[in-house]
Amino acid sequence: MDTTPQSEAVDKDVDRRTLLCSAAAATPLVVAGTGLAAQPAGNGPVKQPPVFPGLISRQREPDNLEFPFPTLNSAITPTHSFFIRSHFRVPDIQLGQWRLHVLGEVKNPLQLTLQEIQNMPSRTVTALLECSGNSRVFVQPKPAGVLWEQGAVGTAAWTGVSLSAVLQRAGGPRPGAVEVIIEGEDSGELKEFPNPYQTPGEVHFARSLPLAKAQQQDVILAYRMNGETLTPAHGYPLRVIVPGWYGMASVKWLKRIIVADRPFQGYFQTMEYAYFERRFGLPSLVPVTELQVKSLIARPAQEEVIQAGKPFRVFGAAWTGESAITGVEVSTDAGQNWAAATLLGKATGHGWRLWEYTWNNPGQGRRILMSRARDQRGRTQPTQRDPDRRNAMISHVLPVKVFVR
Ligand SMILES: Nc1nc2c(c(=O)[nH]1)N[C@H]1C(S)=C(S)[C@@H](COP(=O)(O)O)O[C@H]1N2
Ligand SMILES: [Mo]
Repeated sequence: MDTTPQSEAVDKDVDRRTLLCSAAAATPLVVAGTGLAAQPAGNGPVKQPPVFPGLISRQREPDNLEFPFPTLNSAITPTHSFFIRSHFRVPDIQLGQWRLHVLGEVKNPLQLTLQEIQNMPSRTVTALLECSGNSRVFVQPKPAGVLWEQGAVGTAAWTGVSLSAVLQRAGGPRPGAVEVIIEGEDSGELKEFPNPYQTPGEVHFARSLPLAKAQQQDVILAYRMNGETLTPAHGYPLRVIVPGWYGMASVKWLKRIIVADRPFQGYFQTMEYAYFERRFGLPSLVPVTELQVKSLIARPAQEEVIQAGKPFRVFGAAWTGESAITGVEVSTDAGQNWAAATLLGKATGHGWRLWEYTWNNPGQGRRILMSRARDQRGRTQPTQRDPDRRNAMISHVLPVKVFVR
């Protein structure tokens, strides 16, 4: 098992959670966001929603950890609360030996040390990362992959250099170049799916970007996250950040950047992270790329108990791909009526937009809340799940069931 500082921090959180649970047995706790006193854990089932002081574990070895979305309270997700999605164990990188290799269809292939990269003009970009499998637990029938709830998403301020500046330093793409392949240091064999959906032996995590996307100034090679050195779990020493695209494009632990003269068909954009696009009525498997417009309700949480007759602040976040959120609507009656929510703060680069809605006078009984966002390109969050998206890009309106008493 690797003992990176990040996994130690997480282990401490787990300890803290265990401590809190045993503390709950002795002292009544107030459950965050509900105003309800939790019953001490006795012999019967625990009725109160749990308190999450840290990340929720969805998979061990490698750690895949989810942000407890009902605790959302800031536009920037603190690094210790940022979800972690890793396919293989965190590579142990020694900075002395580490180089970024830039090769393929460039005029002057080169290698760069981290110091050389950090000496280039830097750029800070606020960007959201959402795993394309976020909200998968709400899809029926149960799809393949990590069963994320709401929190495989976060927004951070990333600092680094433009990928395009690094490509320029290598003399720029040669005529005929069409894509940039980005490869991580991490590798392994994936065998959880039946043949032939397994990796051909050991593979590195790798994804490609079309040249035009790779040359956008805000696509950066980041060495800092929220003002601090990238942590091992989030890609130390260097990762790419691809704003507006699902998280799988933001390759961690950079090893090589390969400019290619044909589209890359690697495992992580064919066997996984691919969906059916319909052209001329023909479903054609294409890589998952741009984020869909989406909003999620952070509070109330699923199955939260709410006081009747008292105004309740419904709160959440909304985001989209290469566009901007223009509005969010909320329904407190399972989608029959919708009312405008208030967008909070200002639109921040490629981050999410927090929003709120005051639910006046909640009436007793079972209630179903929903939110739906729209963006500047006129896209609206769909009501129904599109099965062509397979096990990814889960953006349809998700009901939050609460009990008002
Ligand atoms: N090298 C490498 N990069 C990777 C991954 C990985 O497993 N290996 N996972 C990807 C996926 S699927 C997501 S959603 C994001 C998650 O980034 P985070 O762990 O910093 O939140 O990293 C992406 N980059
Ligand atoms: Mo992901």
